[in-house]
Amino acid sequence: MTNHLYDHLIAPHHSNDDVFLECSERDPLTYREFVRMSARLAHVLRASGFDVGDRIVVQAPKTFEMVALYAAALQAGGVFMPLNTAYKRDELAYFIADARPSVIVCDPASEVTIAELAEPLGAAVLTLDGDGSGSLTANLDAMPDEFAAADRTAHDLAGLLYTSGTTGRSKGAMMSHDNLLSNAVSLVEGWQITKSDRLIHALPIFHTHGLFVALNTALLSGLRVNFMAKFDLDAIIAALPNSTLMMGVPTFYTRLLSDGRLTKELVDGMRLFISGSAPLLAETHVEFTARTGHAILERYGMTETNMITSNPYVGDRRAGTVGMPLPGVEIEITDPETGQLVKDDQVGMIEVRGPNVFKGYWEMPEKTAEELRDTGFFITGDLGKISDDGYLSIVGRAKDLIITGGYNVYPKEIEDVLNDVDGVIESAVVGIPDLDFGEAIVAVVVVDTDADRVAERIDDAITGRLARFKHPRRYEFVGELPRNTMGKVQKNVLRENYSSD
Ligand code: MLC
Ligand code: AMP
Repeated sequence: MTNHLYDHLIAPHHSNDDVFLECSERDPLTYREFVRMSARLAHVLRASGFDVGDRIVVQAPKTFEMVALYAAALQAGGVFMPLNTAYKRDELAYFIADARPSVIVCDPASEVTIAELAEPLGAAVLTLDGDGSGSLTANLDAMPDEFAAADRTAHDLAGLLYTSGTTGRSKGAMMSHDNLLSNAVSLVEGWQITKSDRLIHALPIFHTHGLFVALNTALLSGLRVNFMAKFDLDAIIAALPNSTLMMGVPTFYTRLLSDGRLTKELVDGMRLFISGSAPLLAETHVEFTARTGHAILERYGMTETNMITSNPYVGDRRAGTVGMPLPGVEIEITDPETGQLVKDDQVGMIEVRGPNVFKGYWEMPEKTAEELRDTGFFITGDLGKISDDGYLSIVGRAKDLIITGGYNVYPKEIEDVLNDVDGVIESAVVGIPDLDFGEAIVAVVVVDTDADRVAERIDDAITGRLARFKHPRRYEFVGELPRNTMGKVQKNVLRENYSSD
């Protein structure tokens, strides 16, 4: 029997007494204890009706148990589907109905809501709290600490991660065992990660970055993870002297730079700072090097593709670029209209092919066909160019997407909620530059009556239906939206108008 990810990431730690996860609130967990915990959780899942190939939806606090649940789902032969803890009922209803999990694990605070959504599917609901307690773990000690991992090939699914779409429904990106493992292997080698590393982990674990990039590389190398519940500047400053590695979104770095305690001496023991998920401003890169002596290593990835390119560990980490393709990954720059290769050094659509590229969108063959070519190239929606010496720069996005603090927000989703509000004629949502989050959401709204009254209704609708990070930070009420001769709203004009304020 083989189980591709389990055999490489988890089984090797069966007798490993090194610390895997540590945090300030509880005793550290060794790799050996982690393997036992995940085996026990796999028994809990089986007893709850979780079969090979089933999906498990997890919307729960960041805990050791949640990491072990990921490992448990893999060894039980299932598909792990984490969800942002900020999602509200309407958002959850869609994901759960679409993915049809057999088990859902949630925060005890949302048990009633989740139980309602689980009921039509007959899915089991288990709870997991921030201290590791809950019905998921209540009988853990009574479970056997060995579990025979289910047979899973490299091509079987291991993860289902939803990404929003420019034109409506969110899509579940199907990640195979090999998509995840091949990428982790490349990153461990490329970034020279070893068991001596001590990683600062302050990212959420419901996205590719904090889950697959950080934790799969940790499991593969056997390093020690300083597992923080969330980004907390003081906690990170306190951890830096005893750490060697950090992975973060650009907001981590701008916040660190805003603090006078960030000095060369503080990061003396650090080996590598990595940034991704959103553009790192060249000036942040330059300022960080000047202050600390460390050139941040910027890399580029997507939920559908895992990591695509990386600046070199040894060599020039070039500000404003995302480096070269990882081993085995191919990149092409094409004309967005014709799909033909553009001439050297010209801007075009970034397309990517390799073992890292996902298997398609869950039960959406048409969407898959639109973005994943028969040749295996995936159309990223990002615009870029490659320099003579092979460095990729991302210069824009062909997709109407805002990235705020590393979270993707599709304007259409917000516009749909706004346009539903009584008194709103139409709306346009854009991202404008923001010092902290990179981009901030602005909603430009045309109303047919008293703007104050409509604003109250908008507030209710947005608060009730969308996760907090998707809420516009600013509203502009206008008489009409700027349009081009084809009648299309000119979002670039709106972006320019409101960025200069
Ligand atoms: C929190 N808020 C946000 C936000 N995060 N608003 C917009 N964008 C965000 N990213 C809200 C909070 O709810 C709060 O609302 C207010 O903003 C201020 O919160 P805060 O305390 O300052 O935020 P904080 O908790 O410190 O979080 C900021 C952050 C966090 C940047 C540290 O968002 C984060 O960890 N982001 C990482 C996202 C990530 O992992 N992305 C990877 C995707 S994978 P209120 O109510 O107080 O006003 C991917 C592929 C790849 O992209 O290449 O990696
Ligand atoms: P997600 O769908 O959350 O996986 O986000 C993927 C998107 O994040 C990519 O398509 C890019 O637009 C963006 N992204 C990731 N890394 C970088 C980076 N280093 N620089 C610029 N954009 C990035």
